[in-house]
Amino acid sequence: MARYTLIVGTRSWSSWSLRPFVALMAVGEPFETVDIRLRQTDSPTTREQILKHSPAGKVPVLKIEEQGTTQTVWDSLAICETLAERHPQAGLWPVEPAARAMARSYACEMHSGFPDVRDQLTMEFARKKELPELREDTKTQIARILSAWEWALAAYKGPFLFGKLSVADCMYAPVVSRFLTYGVDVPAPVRSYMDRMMALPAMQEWRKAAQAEIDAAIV
Ligand SMILES: N[C@@H](CCC(=O)N[C@@H](CS)C(=O)NCC(=O)O)C(=O)O
Repeated sequence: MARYTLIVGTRSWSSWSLRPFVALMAVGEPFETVDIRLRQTDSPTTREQILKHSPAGKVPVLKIEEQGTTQTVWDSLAICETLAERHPQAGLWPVEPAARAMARSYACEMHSGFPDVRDQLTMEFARKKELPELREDTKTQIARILSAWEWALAAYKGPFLFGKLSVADCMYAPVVSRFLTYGVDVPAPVRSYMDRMMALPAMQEWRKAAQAEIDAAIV
């Protein structure tokens, strides 16, 4: 059996790290987590620490140890894809091809988009914050996310975007947290979806770790 190690950044802030964490928890295989504190400028800096695990110098990173070899996978979407491929029984992509193509579109739209949402609503996983004065682009991006969620929830009948939890939900998990942190106004079906996401064991565990960072005053 493979041994998995997921290298993640500061839980409160590392939205990219949260995505494969949700996917790995959904797979159900045991794994270890290595936490690297972001924004460390004293030696060893964050970058120096990450470079010990991945040449890309970014978290998340997944290490897969099996049959005497270690494979390194970086980038949140690449990790989710790898897990989906290695564990088809986890159903991380919908079985039906049209639904799978749509779920992939959702995941990739999130991965490469919404820069203003990321910039103005930074992830603070276990905190509540005041909604800042939103730029027009941010409002447009929030509206797009909400309409995409509403459409998928209606089309695939929940409980998650494409029925069963998929990579699309993993990719949007940080946005769920951001909308809750800043109290973004959302329609009722979306709010229920967000509550279901937050109730996932992965999100609960991440919240505990993020709260521990606040309690230790490291964020
Ligand atoms: N596209 C990458 C982005 C990863 C990324 O930007 N990670 C940030 C933390 S959330 C990072 O490692 N920053 C390095 C640093 O702060 O030095 C992914 O999806 O994994």
